[in-house]
Amino acid sequence: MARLFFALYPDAAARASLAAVLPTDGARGRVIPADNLHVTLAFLGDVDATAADALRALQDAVPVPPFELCFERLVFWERARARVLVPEAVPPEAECLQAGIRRLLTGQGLSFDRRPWNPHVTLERRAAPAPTRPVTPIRIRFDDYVLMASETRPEGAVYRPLARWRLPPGDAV
Ligand code: 2AM
Repeated sequence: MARLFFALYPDAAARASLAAVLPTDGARGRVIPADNLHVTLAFLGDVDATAADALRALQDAVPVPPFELCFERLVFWERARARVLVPEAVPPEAECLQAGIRRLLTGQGLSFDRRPWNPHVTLERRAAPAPTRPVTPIRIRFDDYVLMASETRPEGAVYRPLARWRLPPGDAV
């Protein structure tokens, strides 16, 4: 069994920019390490090895052109007790990608978290309430997406990309 999710996984430079948003003095919860910063596209949870292999083997999983997300606000989510970065606008390509992944999972007979998609990067968990504030916009281009495995280690969750799909170049929109 592996705990799996599909995600947009920024490159190391972009992850460093995201991690730099949270002022260390203002974060009293569990700050997420830069290597783990991601945007969840679909969360599957525990999946058996056969299904995981089938997912890894998918060819050209969802053909959507590359797109950008621009993270502009740091928000406290009360129910999750998390501080998250959210984009002001979500381009249609990003919506198409996550909808396409959900269709694909449904087609494979796999269950996943069906709550409406609310794209975000979690920076801190078990966070204290804090007012929403704008941040210097962080614009990230996504050319691919990944199937990620989450492993629980003594030092915390470690994420490992199991497969990566490139987004095919398309006409500019
Ligand atoms: P997120 O809440 O920041 O998106 C791996 O467990 C990741 O999947 C978590 O970091 C969490 O990140 C995301 N996730 C989305 N839905 C989840 C769920 N129902 N249970 C656990 N994790 C979920």
